[in-house]
Amino acid sequence: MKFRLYHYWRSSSSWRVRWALAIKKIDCEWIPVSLLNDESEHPDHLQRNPLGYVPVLEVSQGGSPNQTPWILTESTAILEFLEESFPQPSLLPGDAFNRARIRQLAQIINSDTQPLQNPNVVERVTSDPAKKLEWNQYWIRKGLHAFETLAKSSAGKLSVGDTVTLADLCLIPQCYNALRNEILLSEFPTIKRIHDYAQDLEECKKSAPEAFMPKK
Ligand SMILES: N[C@@H](CCC(=O)N[C@@H](CS)C(=O)NCC(=O)O)C(=O)O
Repeated sequence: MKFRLYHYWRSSSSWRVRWALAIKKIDCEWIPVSLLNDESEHPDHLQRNPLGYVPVLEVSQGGSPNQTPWILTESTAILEFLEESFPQPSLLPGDAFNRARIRQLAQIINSDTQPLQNPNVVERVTSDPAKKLEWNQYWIRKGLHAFETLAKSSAGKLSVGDTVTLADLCLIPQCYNALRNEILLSEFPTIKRIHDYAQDLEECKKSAPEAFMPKK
């Protein structure tokens, strides 16, 4: 299989997938799609993702060169596809309850937090920068508060136990957004501890926005 990821360096959903690819040591071609100049609304990109979002994973299966590649959108669906195709190291370990706890934490970020600070959502609420900040802070705090409360009973070094799971792949990029929105992680001690630990993990650094920042 050959992989190509359409992504944006600062997109938290893109970071989730870059991090999983790094953990599973999957080679990938990176195709930047800028969210600043409407590249994601270009017809070519809308064909890949009718929502005009990143990330999009393109998977070529080898065999005939004329074979149509698989196109996958939605970062959590992509993560589950990678997990099922390349089970080790596992991002969804343990029994059914443990895996449900991991998915529960991941969805608090993926469904209930990140979508509300998507630039095209916030633009429709207000164009006033101060109001945008207030909106973002409200929803990020609500999401992180819920995550913090639930993670207290599941966390080891990371959100559920001591190894990186889907929950961390969603949480750490969301922390990056929280910091960009002037929220101090010290408000959430368990999250701060997980965040600080993750900063030193090689695959986290390798997939982080700074590693993909466009060169001027
Ligand atoms: N639920 C989607 C969310 C994807 C998403 O919201 N991507 C953002 C960047 S993090 C985006 O492309 N936004 C485009 C825009 O706001 O114009 C996923 O998990 O892949």
